[in-house]
Amino acid sequence: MGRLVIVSNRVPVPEKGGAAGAGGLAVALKAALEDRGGIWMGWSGKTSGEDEPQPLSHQQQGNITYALTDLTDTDVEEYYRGFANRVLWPICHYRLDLAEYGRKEMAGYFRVNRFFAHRLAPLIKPDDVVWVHDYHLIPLAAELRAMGLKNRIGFFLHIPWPPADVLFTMPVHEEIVRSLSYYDLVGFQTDHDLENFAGCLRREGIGYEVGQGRFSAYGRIFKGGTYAIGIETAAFANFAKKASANKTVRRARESLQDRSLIIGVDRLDYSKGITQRIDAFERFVLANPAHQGHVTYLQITPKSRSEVPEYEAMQSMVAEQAGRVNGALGTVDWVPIRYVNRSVGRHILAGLYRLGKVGLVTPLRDGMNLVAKEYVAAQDPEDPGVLVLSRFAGAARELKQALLVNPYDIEGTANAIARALSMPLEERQERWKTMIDQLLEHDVSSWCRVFLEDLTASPVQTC
Ligand code: GDG
Repeated sequence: MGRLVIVSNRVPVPEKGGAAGAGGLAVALKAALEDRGGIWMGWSGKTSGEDEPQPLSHQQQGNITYALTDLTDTDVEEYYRGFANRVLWPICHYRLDLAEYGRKEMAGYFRVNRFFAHRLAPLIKPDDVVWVHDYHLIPLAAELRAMGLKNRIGFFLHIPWPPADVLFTMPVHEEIVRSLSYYDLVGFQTDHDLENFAGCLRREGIGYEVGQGRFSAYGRIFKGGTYAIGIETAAFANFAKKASANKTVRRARESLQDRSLIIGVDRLDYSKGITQRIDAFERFVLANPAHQGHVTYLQITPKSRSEVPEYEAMQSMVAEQAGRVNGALGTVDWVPIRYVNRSVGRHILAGLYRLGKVGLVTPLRDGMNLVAKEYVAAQDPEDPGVLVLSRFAGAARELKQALLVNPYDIEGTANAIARALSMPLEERQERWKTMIDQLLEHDVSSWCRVFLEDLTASPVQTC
């Protein structure tokens, strides 16, 4: 069995002393790397000057090599902020209105992918299996193939794949679709994303399905599949139970003074539906006077991508909105919304999920949404809370016993909050049990194993 080579934009290099605070994805991929030995390559997060060579730094931890490269400021501006985050991210989240195309940024995206390929190729041995992650690195396989690499190469897209009508508004869409045909296996989060991808191939007559999940396009045959990402369910459940005793979590519980906690946790991102969610909470309070003074909505929202103007604007919009609602509805002894605009420790997060009577996860569009899964895993089986989940999150395809809502329907979401808070214990337990069983069976380790099995089983590319 060859080694595993993982490539992603950023690399979660474990701190010395273990990965206790790391997310499930990092833990699962690290376990797969430890199994076979291998390399995890990506951007160091640092920039070097335009004329300086960008060094590739290696860190060896057991049988894993972490290989990190710096990029120049221009690279980061064009590849990362420009094309990945201001074109691909909004397009894949159906936000045509926010995509900002620029020839320079598109060229930078392909240039940095070529640079990554040149950095990576000398490290790869003939029987290594390569697994590329996410929208930053779609053209990587094509670049590696151009350098003569014949290895198995798989790709997993963590975010949604949009329908043809949305994707084709992107001037460079054909290059993006063509780039995917150089992989042996292309994995999506849901059947819906896979179907959208197949639709893009069909629409312009560039490809078709040849059976057994395989596609023919641009003279190449490759496999496409659905691999819903999971979390480390059992470990996270344990973690949350223990976290209840954490000092900060205890303080949070005491500060609630018997009020019911509604919790939302999201990176500050326009895809997460935070402003619509605050509107829904406000509507819920106004429509349910009996709950006034008896609920607390805690929204934890670490800043993200603040260098992108849309994110900066959102930052003040959410803060203003939370302030306005608190001003309008709050009383001398009740603050309806607690808004935390920074990251909290993973153990605290786990304990807070467990405290939450309602988990509000209402993205406008999301590849999967791990918060929904973490919230379910963190619940007390004797007295579980209720998940209110957007039907536009990939997770809704698995977590059908959540209260599924349309996040654009403010009144509908407000009604779901009210229903969640009054749901009888027996119904809560029944719904939760079905969801936790699903999450225990399909956790992140099985996601990783199944993807790698399919990648190694897929026929070698035919050109
Ligand atoms: C992309 C796709 C897909 C959040 N706040 C804090 C914190 N978090 C952690 C959560 C969760 C993770 O961040 C967020 O994961 P999501 O899945 O919800 O969302 P994205 O970041 O957009 O992830 C998404 C995912 O990739 C995986 O494929 O599900 O659809 O968009 O784990 O717990 N963690 C800590 N403090 C915080 O304040 N420690």
